[in-house]
Amino acid sequence: MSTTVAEPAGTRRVAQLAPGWAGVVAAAVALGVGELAAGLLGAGASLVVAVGDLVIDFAPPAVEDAGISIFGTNDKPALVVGIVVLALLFGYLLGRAAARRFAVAAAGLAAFGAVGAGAALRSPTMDDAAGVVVAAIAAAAGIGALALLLRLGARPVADGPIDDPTDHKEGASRRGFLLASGAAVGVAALAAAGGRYLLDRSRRVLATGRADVVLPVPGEPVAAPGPAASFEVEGLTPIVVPNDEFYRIDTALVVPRVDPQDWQLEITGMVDRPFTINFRELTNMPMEEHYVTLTCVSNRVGGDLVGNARWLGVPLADLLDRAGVDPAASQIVGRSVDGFTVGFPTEVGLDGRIAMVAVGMNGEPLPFEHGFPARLVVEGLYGYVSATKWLSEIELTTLEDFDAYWVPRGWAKEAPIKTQSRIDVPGGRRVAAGRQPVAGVAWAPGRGIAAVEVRVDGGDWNAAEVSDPLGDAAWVQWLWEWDAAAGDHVLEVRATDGDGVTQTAETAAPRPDGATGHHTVRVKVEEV
Ligand SMILES: Nc1nc2c(c(=O)[nH]1)N[C@H]1C(S)=C(S)[C@@H](COP(=O)(O)O)O[C@H]1N2
Ligand SMILES: [Mo]
Repeated sequence: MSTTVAEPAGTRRVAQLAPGWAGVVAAAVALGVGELAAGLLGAGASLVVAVGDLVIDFAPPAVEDAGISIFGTNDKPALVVGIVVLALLFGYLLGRAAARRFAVAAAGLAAFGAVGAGAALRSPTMDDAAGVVVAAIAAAAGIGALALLLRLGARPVADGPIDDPTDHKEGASRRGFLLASGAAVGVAALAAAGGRYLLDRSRRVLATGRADVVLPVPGEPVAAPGPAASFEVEGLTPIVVPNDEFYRIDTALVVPRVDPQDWQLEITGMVDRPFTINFRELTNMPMEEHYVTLTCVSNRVGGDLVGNARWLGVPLADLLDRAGVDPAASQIVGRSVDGFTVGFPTEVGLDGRIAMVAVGMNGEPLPFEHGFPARLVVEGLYGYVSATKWLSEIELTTLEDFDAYWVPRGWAKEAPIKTQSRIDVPGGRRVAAGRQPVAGVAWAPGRGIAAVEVRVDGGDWNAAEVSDPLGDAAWVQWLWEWDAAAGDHVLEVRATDGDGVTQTAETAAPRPDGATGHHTVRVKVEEV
């Protein structure tokens, strides 16, 4: 006797899919309840984010690069979505397994929780104890939801004969199952939303902490850029990039929000007098202010991972003097609250170039995205070897004893910024024939820019006008008036630094120590 004979064709399929679906719903409940628990316990971050941090940390460089090139600056949201989707798929498999042996699925969900707990312990943003509790609660909620849903009718039809084929039990239980799983999805979504709200609220409280910061005054404030410091050309990048337009690069899935009241900077390692300094003490030290151009080693020729800002901070040398650096310490390591590290030769940090623990950016406390409450800024070094955001420790060690974050991932141990220039205008592919401004920026932090030249279609180089520099550490703008004739043309730019060295035309990829080559753009000049 078979019960399936009497049933509509679709029923069997529903019954077969049900355990997998129950698993998906259970995974959703685990994730949602996990968010809520994280919010209620003030865990600082969600489990999904903690797992994301773990993925970023362990991803092989090729995967990390692929992620960035496929998703661009959206690589972080994409990672979170990916983790959620994977968790739901995993739930599906567990649901199928549960139909045969519930213990297997329960163990799977417990393992799921264990991964979450491990990620929480490693996560820079998640509180350890709260994170483990959150993971346990999430796993328990998932197991409970799965058990409940399976009891409500997710058992496959083949589980056992039904005594009376005309009985409506099967249908009723299916309805019960659908209702229960719908309700569970609703609960999961509400819990997730509630958790997100609570986590965001705690971050908003910290935003107030930043808003309350009163920046100290530098000994010698830098002058505001005069009229000759920039050109008025539409589409040209501003000489000082506003904070909210400044490029952002970091491994942080969620931007750390550090409470300045709790923040401390430790100066440790090979020093005579290690010490710890809090935010008030740091900002009471003599301050200096400089324009410094920061750029990312990943910036391609013509790319926009570069910006210039006015930084306010304490000279690194002053902090190191106070600690007394061991002459054998050949490397300065900057460590972040999120575990990220940079490292550069001690002599570079002390050779007189601008090197500071910055607290201000363009007259404001550092934005959270750019390292509040304090970060390193070192003139002439790519960000990944120098510019630790959310700085928590400066450790003196040797070059042999420690490799910073990106070094084992295939990037150079030492990375001075290469001279580069970029064409911003014309930005579009088409321009009208006649006089056209060609303009952009050029940088060689530490050396300054002596000249910028432009040529059309590989012809003779033409000297561009260069803006009055805001110092050797800052980029300049350049401008050249082009008498554009109709047709297709290629514009090309090159810069010469303050040492008289002209930027190489030879192309090199960003890895391992920065891209080289001339920026070129193609334009179609149209008769009007
Ligand atoms: N804590 C932390 N600091 C960091 C990074 C990071 O991933 N984490 N990335 C570095 C890199 S690669 C660059 S290019 C600069 C970018 O600084 P910005 O985001 O303020 O432009 O920050 C540096 N400081
Ligand atoms: Mo970078």
